[in-house]
Amino acid sequence: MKRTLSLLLLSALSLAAAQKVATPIAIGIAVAQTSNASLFGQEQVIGAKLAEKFLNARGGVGGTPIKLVFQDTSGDEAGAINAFQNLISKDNVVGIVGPTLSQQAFSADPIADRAKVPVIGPSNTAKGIPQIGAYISRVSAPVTAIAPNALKQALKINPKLKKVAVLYAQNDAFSTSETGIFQQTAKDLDLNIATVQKFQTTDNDFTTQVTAVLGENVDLVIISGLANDSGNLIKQLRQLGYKGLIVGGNGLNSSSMFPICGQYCDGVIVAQAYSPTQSSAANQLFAREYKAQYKKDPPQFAAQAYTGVQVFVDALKVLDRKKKIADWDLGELRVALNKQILIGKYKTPLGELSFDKDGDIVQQAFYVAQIKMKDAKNGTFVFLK
Ligand code: VAL
Repeated sequence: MKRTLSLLLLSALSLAAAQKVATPIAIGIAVAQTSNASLFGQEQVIGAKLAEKFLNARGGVGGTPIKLVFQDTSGDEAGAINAFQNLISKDNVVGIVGPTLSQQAFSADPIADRAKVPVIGPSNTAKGIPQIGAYISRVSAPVTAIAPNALKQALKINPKLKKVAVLYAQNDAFSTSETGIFQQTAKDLDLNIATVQKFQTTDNDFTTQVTAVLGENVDLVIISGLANDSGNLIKQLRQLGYKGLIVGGNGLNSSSMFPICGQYCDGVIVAQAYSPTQSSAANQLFAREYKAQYKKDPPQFAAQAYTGVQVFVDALKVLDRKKKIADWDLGELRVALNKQILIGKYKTPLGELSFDKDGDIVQQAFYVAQIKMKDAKNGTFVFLK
């Protein structure tokens, strides 16, 4: 009797565990649609939606369309955890593109990793993200690959640079990671770090830090923060009289920041993991679609989110040729999909890419741009040679 009961229970459990993949194929997008992090998240939503439209118009996954399921992560860890849990257990997605911030990834990614759900980070650039677990990869090149380029470009613009000030948001995982690379590169380039100043991503008033920087008479300021804080910091630096060059990190790589520092954004140097002029066919198509709709060049965060969705679709296509996606068990598909993602090669708007053994992006080219403001709200990233 006991034995029959437990057998019954076992088969009921395995029935519950076996779950077919629903069509259209659901891919989760967990990015910041609200909070200050939405300054990046809005561009990510646009990029992901463009990928959905474009890839479905070309047959989706072997004739089966994909459907993006959006869950707003907002700007903190709790929001990202909640979004991930909903996508994994309620929306039954095959995988997740997200979250927006590295600070969120360190909390939310382990949940997906334990559930064996593949995650592709679209913008997490802190060191250590793919190492969170076997199911975590990213299409956003890390600070180690990106940040040094901006400092080398600053030295090209002004070879006499000697004394620098470094500022960073100490409550943000990406900013602390990036400033480490900036500071190391500055030393490697024989620059003298006169002062290191800390702030919070929630700060609005930077008088203390700016005063300290001005006291040192530096000719380069290097900032690692997110968009709102860094934008205000730049504005106050200029208003209080700083005249030298400014290098901003990945948190300044969005035109959403322009209305924050206004005309004072002018001249800020920012390294890029994407260029609208990248010559691949995949990018030409993406850039053309984006421009037709938004009347400007696509930004990095949109291109990376598009790429995240594309990697999922390309990997799904390979699996679909072995067995139609609708015939897979969801749990088994998630596991196979993660493996396929990591071994594939992809022709994307970022150029041709693949992943290293940890799941970190292997990307061919990086760029540096300088902000050129037209008026107090509008400007462009001008790519430098
Ligand atoms: N790249 C940063 C991060 O990893 C921000 C700017 C999205 O958190």
